[in-house]
Amino acid sequence: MKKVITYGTYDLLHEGHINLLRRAKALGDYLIVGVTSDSFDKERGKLNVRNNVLERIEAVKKTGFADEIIIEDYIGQKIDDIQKYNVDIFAIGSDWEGKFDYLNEYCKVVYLPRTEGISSTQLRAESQTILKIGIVGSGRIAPRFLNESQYVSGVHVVSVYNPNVEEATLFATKHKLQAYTDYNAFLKNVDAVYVASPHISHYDYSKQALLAGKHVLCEIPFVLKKQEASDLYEIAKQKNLVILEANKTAFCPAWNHLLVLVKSGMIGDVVDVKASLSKLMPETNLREFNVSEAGGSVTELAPLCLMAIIKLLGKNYVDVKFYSKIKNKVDIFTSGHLIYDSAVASFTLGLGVKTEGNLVVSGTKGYILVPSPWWLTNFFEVRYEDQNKNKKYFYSYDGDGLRYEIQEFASMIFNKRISSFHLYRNESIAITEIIEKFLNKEHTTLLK
Ligand code: C2G
Repeated sequence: MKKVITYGTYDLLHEGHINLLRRAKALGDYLIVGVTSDSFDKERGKLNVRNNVLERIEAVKKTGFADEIIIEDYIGQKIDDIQKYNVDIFAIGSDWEGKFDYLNEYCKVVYLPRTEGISSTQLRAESQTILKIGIVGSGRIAPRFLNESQYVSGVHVVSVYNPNVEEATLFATKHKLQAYTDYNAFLKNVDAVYVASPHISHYDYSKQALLAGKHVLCEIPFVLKKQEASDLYEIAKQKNLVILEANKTAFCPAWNHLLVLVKSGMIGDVVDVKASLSKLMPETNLREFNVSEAGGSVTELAPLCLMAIIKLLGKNYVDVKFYSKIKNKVDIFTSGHLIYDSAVASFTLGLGVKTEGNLVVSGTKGYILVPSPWWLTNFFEVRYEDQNKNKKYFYSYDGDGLRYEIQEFASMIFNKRISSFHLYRNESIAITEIIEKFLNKEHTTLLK
């Protein structure tokens, strides 16, 4: 039996892919198709893939040419696969001419004619109505968002809203955007908004945007009350709109790989998660230190740590406790503890205290260490009692990392998907619930 293998992303599966698969199948008796994983595509610079890996596998399956479908997840896998599956022929489109000659050492390499005049890139461009985004608030994160959005195709930031006319104009002029001080007028001219205004205004701005039929990407802390989070998700669901909490680490390729490794049992059962985050700031008149603007370590820093804990241990904690140091009515330090039936988790947050910002996930077989700054996950190590088994994982973390959440936001809108596995709606609600408990001073002990 002659075995053939071919690889691809197969995004928006088209005639070119079908021809390629037909020709590849005709080369032998058994065709194995390697479909690239979402993280592998991101790693090799394909950031704009529309269909997720499951949708792409389904599309390849439907062609009827594949006898077996595998997932391609790392550089060098082709050599492994060829040997593992005893492959006779490696086939790929002629756009790769010469690039895979090195595989001749393991099997025959065939470059098949590429179908001219059609490509996923072209289909993406044609089908793409540009998503016009308006930024709500022109504070510190707004320019970073603007910069990162340039790496996501189909997304165009067109305007900025700020009730303060000077600030709105200054930002708009600098970045060549349209400035608005009237929120309704601002909403009329966008498809989606990025809410980057002060914490206490997130709910109102997000709600008004949804009611006006606009998709919402909302900065952290998403909102400050569980009921508000539930309301927003409910409105969005009823109106078939996307609302996504911009909890940036949740969308990073390395973080997602870490989760998959943990879920597949690589460190056994997780019994302890420790996440820390501190940002020592000069105490000025910044909103971080202003109680009337919901300042403090928890509102400022907890969402990322809580995301990690909830993604790893779930939302069914049985108890939560906070220990805080307060200055001018704002927590400059909080140590939080979540108790689960079979595990515990803790997070250390500081705006007036400095600590090591790492993440440690301890399990019955080993542990994972993500060194500081863990929320920009680009490296982690899986460690065991027997150090020879330790494994290091490296990733690129491009730019500010905001591009991954923008990419997911755009992909949800383009694919009409209102939920994201990176951060499910009920996980986001659970994060808000914990923050609300703290703000209500429930389960909280004050340190002198
Ligand atoms: N293809 C084609 N004609 C087109 C477009 C694509 O024959 N008009 C072929 C490509 O040459 C490739 C396959 O269809 O053999 C899948 O193409 P993509 O989905 O673009 O995947 P690609 O990025 O080429 O991945 O490990 C992944 C592989 O290296 C190739």
